[in-house]
Amino acid sequence: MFESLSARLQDTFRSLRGEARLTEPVIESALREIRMALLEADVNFKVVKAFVDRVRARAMGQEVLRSLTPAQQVIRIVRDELVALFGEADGELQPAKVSPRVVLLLGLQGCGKTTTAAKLGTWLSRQGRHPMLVSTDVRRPAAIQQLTVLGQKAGLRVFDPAGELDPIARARGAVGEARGLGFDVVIVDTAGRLHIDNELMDELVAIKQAVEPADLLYVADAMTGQDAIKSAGEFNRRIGVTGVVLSKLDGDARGGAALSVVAVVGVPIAFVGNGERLGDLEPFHADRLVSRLLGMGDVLSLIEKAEQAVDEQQAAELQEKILRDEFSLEDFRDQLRMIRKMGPLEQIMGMLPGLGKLKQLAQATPDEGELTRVEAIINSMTGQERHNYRVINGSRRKRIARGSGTSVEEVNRLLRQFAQMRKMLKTLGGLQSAPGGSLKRLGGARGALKRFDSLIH
Ligand SMILES: Nc1nc2c(ncn2[C@@H]2O[C@H](COP(=O)(O)OP(=O)(O)OP(=O)(O)O)[C@@H](O)[C@H]2O)c(=O)[nH]1
Ligand SMILES: [Mg+2]
Repeated sequence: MFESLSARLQDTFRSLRGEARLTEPVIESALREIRMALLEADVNFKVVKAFVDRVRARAMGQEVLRSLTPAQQVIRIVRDELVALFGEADGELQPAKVSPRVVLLLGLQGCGKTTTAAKLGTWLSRQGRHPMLVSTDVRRPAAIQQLTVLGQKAGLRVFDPAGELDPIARARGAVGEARGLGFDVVIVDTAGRLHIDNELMDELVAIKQAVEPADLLYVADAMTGQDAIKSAGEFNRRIGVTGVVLSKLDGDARGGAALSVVAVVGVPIAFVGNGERLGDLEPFHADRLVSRLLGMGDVLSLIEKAEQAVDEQQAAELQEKILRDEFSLEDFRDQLRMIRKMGPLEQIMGMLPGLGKLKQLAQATPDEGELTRVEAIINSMTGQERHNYRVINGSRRKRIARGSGTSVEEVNRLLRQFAQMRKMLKTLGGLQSAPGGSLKRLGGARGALKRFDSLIH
């Protein structure tokens, strides 16, 4: 997502920086490039025009042309105006006093409503909330079952009275049960259609009237570009939408939908979905997305992911072990699992400043398949072997390779890497490589970043 737009904007900035003096023609030509880049990314043409006009008005100002760093100033204007495209509001759910708070998910067929229901439930319970899920999609066979399965996987309560096939009764029943049992959020999944039709709209209006949702979130499939936005407008007119969830931002869409939706529909983006897994939902932050787009990385999102994946207590225990030189293959496996919990490595790499473009580096890091094999190898060891890798001799290596469906070479490689890692951890005194240490560092880094951020903005 955004890759080609990102590359083109960065090229334009590079050539701006190369200019000794900024003149009107130079700025005009940069604006032309930016305009083309946005149109090619499928941003709504009216949005592009207004955007370019605003940047031009500010960039041609005397204080910019006369300043010591005109290129820098122009880049900053583009950055600010991109952030402004997303509106001022930061993502998440706006504060509401009602409890249980009802969140209604709306959108076309296949846009990601059901997946988002489970992801949002997961996110809310990580925030210490108590969400309950309910499906009102009685039309598509197995739709209710789909939500139940996802809910179970996420460890969330799903309201599903057997045999109740009236969408309104299901939604109302869930709110009643939530109130009775002390759940504070009810996430209502709804049916989707290929096209907007009156029957669906009437059903949604009836559900809305019955449960009075505080949030009506329109789930927009980022891959469908301008189409998603057109129907967002329609849903907003007929039902009322309070926020947008942009799903499938991990896909190879060009990004236009993301950049146009707020300007066209007039409601803020609340969350973005960037994968199929339960943890792949983040509150939307315009400044972070724009920084990522302009190649400035997204360190804050990365820190949040790391904090979610690392249990502080475990991290402290691990640090102790490293200090006592007891770091075992089992701990190693736990670390791998932690890394995998943070999400696909490629996604993580994309968030690091400057690394977004380094494709080779992404290839050099172990892929998901390799991590799975490493885990399989460790799983095939006995407890004794995991705690003391030195006992793993030739015949044990053969057995482990057979048990894990890998080869002796792979087992050898893993043991070699593990031995190296132990050595490294030991020399570092367990302070830098242990997640506990790095987490503290990240905490410090977050403060420093915030300070840095306030300095440059
Ligand atoms: N890559 C990716 N896939 C997603 C994301 N969100 C949803 N999907 C996938 O999109 C497909 C449709 O998702 P659903 O959640 O079933 O969509 P829905 O809106 O409930 O669909 P209907 O109930 O048929 O209207 C599924 O295969 C999901 O796994 C995302 O953020 N990234
Ligand atoms: Mg669904």
